[in-house]
Amino acid sequence: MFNIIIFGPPGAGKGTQANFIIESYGLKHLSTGDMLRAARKSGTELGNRVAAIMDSGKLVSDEIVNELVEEQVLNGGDEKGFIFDGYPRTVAQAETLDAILAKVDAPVKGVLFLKVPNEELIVRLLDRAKKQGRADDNEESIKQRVEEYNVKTLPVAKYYEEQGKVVDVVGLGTIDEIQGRIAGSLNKL
Ligand code: B4P
Repeated sequence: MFNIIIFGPPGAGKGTQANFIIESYGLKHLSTGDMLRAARKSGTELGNRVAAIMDSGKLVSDEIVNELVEEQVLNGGDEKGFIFDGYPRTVAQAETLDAILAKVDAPVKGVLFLKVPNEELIVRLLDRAKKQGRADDNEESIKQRVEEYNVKTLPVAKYYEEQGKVVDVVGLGTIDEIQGRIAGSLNKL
């Protein structure tokens, strides 16, 4: 199994680039953000519990997202591999992911770290707010998401750097240019 993490701050282009990786490499997309939004939309008890947390820009509890991911990986069937998008977002989640993948004997192969300056992130997310109307794309929530990222999520990069698995990708430029860089990095893994 070829398991990849796409990592970066909110608005870095993780979801955008994950779509290209799924198509080109036949991996299964596992986006905790999408899974949580789907739970909200279908009005499940879990969805109702996480809605306010997501809208405020805070992270949902490790327990909830770890459970969602474990269920998908262990019941995934015959996948070629997964692209984890928006997960892990804390070191505790990264440790859990390693433990889940140990059960299927298929560790994380590499972490693509999309690097985008803060000013650009804000522009992208406010632009998405206009186009898609996502409840957490407002100035207050974006500030909170960047803060959560800096405090809780950045240490995840260090965790995987210590395992020698992080590949930096410049996340500025057109979507196609970034795809080209990602393809180059993936071919080296
Ligand atoms: P996510 O859905 O993961 O939201 P995100 O960080 O905003 O990333 P996304 O993938 O949507 O954006 P992208 O960078 O592709 O999480 C939402 C919330 O769910 C979290 O705040 C949290 O509450 C909860 N959550 C999810 N996972 C969790 C976890 N593991 N633990 C705890 N809580 C969790 O793109 C952003 C915008 O930029 C798009 O509009 C795109 O079109 C644009 N864009 C992309 N590439 C571009 C480029 N090259 N140039 C210009 N624009 C570009």
